[in-house]
Amino acid sequence: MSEQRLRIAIQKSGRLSDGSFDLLKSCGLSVSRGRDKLYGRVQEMPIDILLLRDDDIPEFVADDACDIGIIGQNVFEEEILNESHEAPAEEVMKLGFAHCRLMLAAPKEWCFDGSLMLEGKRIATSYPALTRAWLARQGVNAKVVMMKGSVEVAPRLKIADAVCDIVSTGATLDANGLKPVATVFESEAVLIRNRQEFSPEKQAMFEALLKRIKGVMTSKD
Ligand code: PRT
Ligand code: ZN
Repeated sequence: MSEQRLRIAIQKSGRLSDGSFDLLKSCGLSVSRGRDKLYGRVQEMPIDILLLRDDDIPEFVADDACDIGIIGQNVFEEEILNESHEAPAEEVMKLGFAHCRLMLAAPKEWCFDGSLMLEGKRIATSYPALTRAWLARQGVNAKVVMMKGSVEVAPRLKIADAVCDIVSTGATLDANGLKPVATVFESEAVLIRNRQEFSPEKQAMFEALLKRIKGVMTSKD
């Protein structure tokens, strides 16, 4: 990819993917890409698209492999709390799609009467840093059990007593005998950028893109 082109990291396929491509489309930008390809190109502006797993996007942007990226705030905040980079990327703006909540959920039969009920309990999650930060704010000591996926089955398998997972409609929790009891983090898709200064050409492109995105966001309000 050329140094002069603005490089955007977007989720290849998943819950952020359609919203990200729809946003570009609403900005008047069309992307040429093969379904299974790693790269895409914007026709109307000198912009390259890199298609990635969402989990890789913060690192690609922080490490300057991409200039900007679109990511779930939940994934980005978890990354920041883990502080694995010298110069982490920074959030530029919220994008108004892929809304969800990271929620503490407990078995339906629990009479949940506050976070102190979690004292000494095991909580399964894919977001250990966000979960630990919330527990600390609540003044609760609980064991956080890291799971990469299928977090909602942990209580049934006796791996954990409760879970802290992403909730959209709540149907997944319900189907697994769980109920949401507290919101740990409110999330939506966000635009992030590399912290280094862009070249004047790139900065101009970035500003032109931001202007278009802001125009789209305002017209939705
Ligand atoms: O393959 P790749 O690694 O790129 O994708 P992924 O599978 O890790 O992520 P993906 O595509 O599932 O989610 C990407 C982002 O979308 C998340 O980081 C969130 O910011 C956002 N998002 C919005 C969601 C949901 N809604 C959502 N409902 N992410 C996950 N879920 C899952 C949740 O984990 C649970 O399993 O959906 C289930 C709950 O949904 P409901 O509707 O039953 O409550
Ligand atoms: Zn992922």
